[in-house]
Amino acid sequence: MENYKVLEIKQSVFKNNDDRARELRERMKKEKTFLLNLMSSPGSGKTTTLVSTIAALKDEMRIGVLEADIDSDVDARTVSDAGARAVQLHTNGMCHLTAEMARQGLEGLETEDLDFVVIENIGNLICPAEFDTGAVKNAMILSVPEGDDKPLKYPIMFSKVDVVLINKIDAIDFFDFDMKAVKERIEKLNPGIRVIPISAKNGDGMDQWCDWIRSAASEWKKGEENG
Ligand SMILES: Nc1nc2c(ncn2[C@@H]2O[C@H](COP(=O)(O)OP(=O)(O)OP(=O)(O)O)[C@@H](O)[C@H]2O)c(=O)[nH]1
Ligand SMILES: [Mg+2]
Repeated sequence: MENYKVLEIKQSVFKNNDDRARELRERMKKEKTFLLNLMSSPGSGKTTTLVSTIAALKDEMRIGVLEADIDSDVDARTVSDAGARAVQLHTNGMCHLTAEMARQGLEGLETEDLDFVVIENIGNLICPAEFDTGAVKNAMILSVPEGDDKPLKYPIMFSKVDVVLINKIDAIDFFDFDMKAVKERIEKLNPGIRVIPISAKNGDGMDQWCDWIRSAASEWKKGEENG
């Protein structure tokens, strides 16, 4: 017999996180606050997309944003100026957000009177995909300059989300980006998933994105009322 133990830490971390995430979803259900987790690589346009989204929806929903970053408060300031209630969470080097970190951030945000809250997760396509934050739906952004091969390289992220935004389509002529190929690659990993090409800069596709938010939020609310 071996005289040492092997501890599967990652599994227990996931189990514990899943329990916390479930509790958080229950809490948000009571508050009737639709929680969306938004993920992407650094610079693919999360904050810019949020600014356009807030502008389009702020007259019909009370919106909050939980900004998770390793440092700085530039994004919280930007979304706050755009008209959302914002909290900046510093993760002190952690490359993903856990459900417990989300809970602490949402407590600071005081979500009771909010209809729609977005978590801008830390920029990367690996770690955030593995941790349930407690959100009802998960969205990701792939931007045109990152390339159409990303579903091949980061399959977990593309498999786990409920919607994919392809951002910066205003710049598509400058990049070797095959929209048909990327859609096929995403469909293979996540059959039936909605893919919405947008430009957060010039507003293209924002209507479809906002419609997706409206219907995801209202379906969730209806489901919770009936269940
Ligand atoms: N051309 C173009 N540029 C965009 C678009 N969306 C965002 N950008 C630019 O891309 C850069 C990064 O955008 P951000 O919104 O800060 O990206 P982010 O994902 O929030 O970045 P991090 O928070 O650092 O991970 C900025 O210079 C934006 O102006 C777009 O649709 N088209
Ligand atoms: Mg940002």
